[in-house]
Amino acid sequence: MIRQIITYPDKRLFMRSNEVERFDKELHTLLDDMYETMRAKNGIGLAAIQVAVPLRALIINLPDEEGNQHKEDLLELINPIIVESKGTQVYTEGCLSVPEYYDDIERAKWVRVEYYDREGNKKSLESEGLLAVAIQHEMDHLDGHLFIEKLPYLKRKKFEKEWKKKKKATKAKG
Ligand code: Y12
Ligand code: CO
Repeated sequence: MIRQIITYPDKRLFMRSNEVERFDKELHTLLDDMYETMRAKNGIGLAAIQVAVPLRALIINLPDEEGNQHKEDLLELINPIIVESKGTQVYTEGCLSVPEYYDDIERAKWVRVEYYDREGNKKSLESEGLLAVAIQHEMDHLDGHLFIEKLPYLKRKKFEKEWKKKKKATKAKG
């Protein structure tokens, strides 16, 4: 089932999500719905809070060299923790909860993450480049942070001004 994505400035996006305690059917349905919702909206990553569920669960489905996404490549990370990180990189990020805004964000170049899969098995993953960016972006959602919070002061102000202008314009349209 495709769920509704909550968008900035919804206050739920700024709250810390809770640990997953039960690896049950309800969690599996949530993860399946998150996948369907992410694909329907052309996303490559989604955290549970973006569909209004405050649980520490996220999915990532990066495209291949041709830009195609394959379900076999889907990553599901439950209760993830970054245990090691190295270096820095800058990538132009976007977020389904902040539609139509993209900007350059600096993050670690390489991260090692420990997490659980949907069955509750403990896993570890090393990543760099785009996957490392996606993991850090989605993990920020679990702690109630959006990528726009990483913008320098003036860029953030510009974003907020443009956002208000856009909101006014869509309201006027009806
Ligand atoms: C690198 C950078 C950011 C991430 C986090 C995951 N971000 C996304 O999946 C963003 C998706 C996105 C898709 C959009 O397209 C549609 O909505 C159709 C989009 O465009 C508009 O809002 C118009 C914006 C963002 C991982 C790795
Ligand atoms: Co996001």
